[in-house]
Amino acid sequence: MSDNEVARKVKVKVKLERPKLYKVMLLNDDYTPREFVVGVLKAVFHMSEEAGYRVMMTAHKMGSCVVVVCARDIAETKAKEATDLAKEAGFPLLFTTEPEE
Ligand code: TYC
Repeated sequence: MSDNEVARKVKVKVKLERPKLYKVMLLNDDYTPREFVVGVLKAVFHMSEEAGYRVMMTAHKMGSCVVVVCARDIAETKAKEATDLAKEAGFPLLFTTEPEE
């Protein structure tokens, strides 16, 4: 048997780990106007006014709120985009990412 034939008969079982999902978190602060927060949620996360308002109010009352759960690179890009919009406008609004349990 040639090496090639042997190689063809070897069964390779590759176990792929499911990639971890990441949460984008919206953090409350005392300075960013509510309407601005809703505007960022609409612009960056494609939320409706109603969904954006609900998420903003949850962060306002509870201290933070999950915005979206997705792949790590998307979560990090979105969190930075949203935080940068606020920074450019002079607000301390923060979006962070964390792995899902
Ligand atoms: N707490 C802010 C205010 O009273 C509004 C706000 C809500 C800011 C949610 C950030 O994630 C936030 N103006």
